[in-house]
Amino acid sequence: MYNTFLALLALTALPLAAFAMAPQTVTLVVQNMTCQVCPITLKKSLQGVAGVSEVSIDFAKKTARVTFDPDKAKSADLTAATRNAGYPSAVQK
Ligand SMILES: [Cu+2]
Repeated sequence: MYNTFLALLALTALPLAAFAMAPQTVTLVVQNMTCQVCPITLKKSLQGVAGVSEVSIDFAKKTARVTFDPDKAKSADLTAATRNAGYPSAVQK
């Protein structure tokens, strides 16, 4: 049992060590998403941030899941982009 745990730990920890520039994913809680067009506008604003590779919007939950290169973008760049598009957001804890 313990050995299995160690093997799993090695499997999950190695990729992180090997790729120092691993993409980071954050979930943003977004305000002002009131209609079906909002997620499209919001998605475009996030895709416009350098380093962002993946954006997925959950209209029902009012969240945006964003994957980005932490060397090129910071979560503050993401929230700034959504704010500029009219959707203030904050990183979900
Ligand atoms: Cu809208």
